[in-house]
Amino acid sequence: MSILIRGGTVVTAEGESRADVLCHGETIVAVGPNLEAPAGARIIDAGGAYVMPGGIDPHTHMELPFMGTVASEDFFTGTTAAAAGGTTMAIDFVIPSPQQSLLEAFHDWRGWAEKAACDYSFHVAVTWWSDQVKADMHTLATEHGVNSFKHFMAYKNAIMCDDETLVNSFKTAKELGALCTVHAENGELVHVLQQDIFDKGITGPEGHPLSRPPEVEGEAANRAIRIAEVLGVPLYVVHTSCIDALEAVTRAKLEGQRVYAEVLAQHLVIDESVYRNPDWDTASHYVMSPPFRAKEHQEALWRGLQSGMIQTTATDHCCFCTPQKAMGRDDFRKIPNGTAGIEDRLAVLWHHGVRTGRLTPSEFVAVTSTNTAKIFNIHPKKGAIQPGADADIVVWDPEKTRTISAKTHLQNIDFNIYEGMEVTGNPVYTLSRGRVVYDGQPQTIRGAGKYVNRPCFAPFWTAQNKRNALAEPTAVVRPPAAK
Ligand code: URQ
Ligand code: ZN
Ligand code: ZN
Repeated sequence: MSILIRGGTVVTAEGESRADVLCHGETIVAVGPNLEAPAGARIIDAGGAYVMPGGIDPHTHMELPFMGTVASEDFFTGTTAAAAGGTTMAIDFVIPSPQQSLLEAFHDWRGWAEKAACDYSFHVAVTWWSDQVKADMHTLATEHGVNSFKHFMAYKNAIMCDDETLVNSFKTAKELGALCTVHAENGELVHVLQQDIFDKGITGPEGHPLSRPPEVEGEAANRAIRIAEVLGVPLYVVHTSCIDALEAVTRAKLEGQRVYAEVLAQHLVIDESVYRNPDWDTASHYVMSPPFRAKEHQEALWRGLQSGMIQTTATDHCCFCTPQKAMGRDDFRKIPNGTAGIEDRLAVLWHHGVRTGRLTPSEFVAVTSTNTAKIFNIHPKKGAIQPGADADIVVWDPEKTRTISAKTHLQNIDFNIYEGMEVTGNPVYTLSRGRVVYDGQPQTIRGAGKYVNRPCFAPFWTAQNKRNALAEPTAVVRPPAAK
């Protein structure tokens, strides 16, 4: 089956050009003006629209078992909602329980993801340490296409990594040529602050941000960056939400250290006032970590994105419905952490980023797709509009307007953190490996999504900081001790 996307403006991270895109089977086979349509080809009229690489969301948690419940979005409904928003791939997370085999957990998640409608891959979290964990990391990297290992520095008494685990895992990742990623919040500080706040009688959602101030994120981000620097391993900081963490990233990058940073679309446009909503349920909807911040952090995050200090955007799509959030009605510490967003990321970023002049269309493509594909070593198979690339494509109408609402979204959750937000710039068609998965209505097929292997990086790639630029340390030669 061939599809010819005709009359559009192709936008890549490198630039824009008036061009047609011809797909045959799962692959893009030609990009250029006035392409001939093969006999029997389906023609998609992209006149007046942009033709861009499908979004890649580097941070999702479909059907995640967490905090005593399970996220309400599964891999089929979540990738269907993604397609409706122009996203064609999600990198999700395997999160083993402490003492659980990483390999066993990986196979569990692989099973759950078989229902996915679009392509997916997995970061694997290192939540404890042993020789077996080390061996499993090696197996995952060399046999299962895992080139990124996640470390939660928060969530004490659950999945939190102490420094010993961070150091051992980072060292192993360097040996493998894999990327380390971190959720950077100091979990010990959070634990103590939560208790203090609760003891003061603050039990509602407003206690959540009070227990995880920006300094808590800044400390952990800097600690992870310094550990990575000394060990000579590249680092990717997920959901950078505040100035304190961004400053740590910026300092390291300006000193030549290989550090990447991610920002969530919601952290760019929603601020901490949501926690002071008098309606408990509504306030609880915004409980996620790191929390939504005061307004000044948003402008800094936009500048981080514009300057290239932040390379990727994500959603941390982790859905807990209102009754699940209510598990913490008497104690904010028990409100399952997470918010949705996979369906709205591109439109929110186009409306608040491109239409405001903060981002060009090419920069939009870079931060919603191409940079993630490059960082996680799947470019140009993914994140590209060029012959040989997977035909993961979004046909984007820059003037199409909609109002975001739980009443109309496809996400399997009973509220939307962007409720009522009008966004201009939306998909009209989404293709996943050459199949139309959205055309104004979802056209997804359960199980059509494929697991994407992500090869590790060459050894030179991991020697990425000034310390490694120095000569190898050598022992001092001393005369034998006098008898
Ligand atoms: O911390 C994460 O990334 C997961 C557990 C989703 N929840 C959240 O609040 N970000
Ligand atoms: Zn996190
Ligand atoms: Zn997450």
